[in-house]
Amino acid sequence: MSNLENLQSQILADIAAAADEAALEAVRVSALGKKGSISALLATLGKMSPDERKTEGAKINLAKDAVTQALTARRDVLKNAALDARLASETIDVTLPLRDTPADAGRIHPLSQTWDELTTIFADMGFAVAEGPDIETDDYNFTKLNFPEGHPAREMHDTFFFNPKEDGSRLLLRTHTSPVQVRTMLSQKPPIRVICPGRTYRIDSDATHTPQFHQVEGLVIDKGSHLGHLKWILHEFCKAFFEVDNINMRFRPSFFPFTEPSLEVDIQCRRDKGEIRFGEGEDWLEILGCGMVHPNVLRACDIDPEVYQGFAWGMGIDRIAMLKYGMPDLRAFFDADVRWLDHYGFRPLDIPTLFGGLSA
Ligand code: 2NL
Repeated sequence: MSNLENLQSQILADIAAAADEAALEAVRVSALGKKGSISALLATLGKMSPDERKTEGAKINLAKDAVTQALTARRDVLKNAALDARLASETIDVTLPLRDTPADAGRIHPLSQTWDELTTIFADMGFAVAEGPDIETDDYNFTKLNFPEGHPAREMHDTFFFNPKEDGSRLLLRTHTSPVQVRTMLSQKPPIRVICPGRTYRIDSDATHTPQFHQVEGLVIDKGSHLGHLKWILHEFCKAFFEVDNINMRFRPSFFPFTEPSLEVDIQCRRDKGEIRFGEGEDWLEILGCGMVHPNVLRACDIDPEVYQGFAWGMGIDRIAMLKYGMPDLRAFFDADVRWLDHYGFRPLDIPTLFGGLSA
């Protein structure tokens, strides 16, 4: 066998043995690269006689073609093999069940759920949601709400006061959300329809009271508003919130400085074996307070009581959450115990809607 034939079969053997594209490229460079073995042979042609160059040139070029073809064929094989290996290693079984994401494990706190349910129900009736600061003035929390200076009703609220300022005035943590309604009346013209959910603070702590709790109050101011409207709103609210078609309500006379007349509302229920059912039974459960806005409050908020009348109500969000979801101790709300949250919490994507169900 001639040298050229030897070289060619050696190169073809190297091509066949190349295990991947990098090895194949190394073979190509060693044969056809600038300093490759076949390139070196082609470089010898210049020194040959024209006849010799013709025969030798043809032979070398045949060998070069054979090597080039073998390289191309082997490259295709290796490329396909590499692709097959990659497809095999990256296979995804789309029939496998999904892993739990953090969103599946997390739970919505029953208080947040109750808050969302409330706002959904009142928003559906056309109420806007208003919010205000937790730190309030004595004026907005008490004076404008018809609590006279030095009146014992101020003490009823067990208020957290800040240290007095130099002028003697003192800020406080709001004891109810009513100052938000005061701010609404001072900044908007009637008709007004708002609900004010928010954090509230009183010095009080036992199984059903925490120093920080939550209230939602509602306020309607218009020319012809009356107690009949209020009763309808509260009745519709209770049916939607407790998710029962018939609810019996009882209105009892009461006292709040900011309403006249003032009423407390009970709903009928049956209690047995630690469970409460609404719309049946012989027991009564207090759920909220309400009344017609006192003319002094309207005047203090720049609304003429000779032209406008209003009604308002207030309830504890924590309390109605405990009633609806059967949670006996309010303090657990603030313990951040994942086992409690796992038991009483709600799935993040089960957003309460009136058409899909509030707490389905
Ligand atoms: C209760 C009772 C109530 C109001 C809140 C109110 C607000 C303004 C004017 C008049 Cl600005 N009234 N709010 C009225 C009646 C009762 O709350 O027991 N809440 C837990």
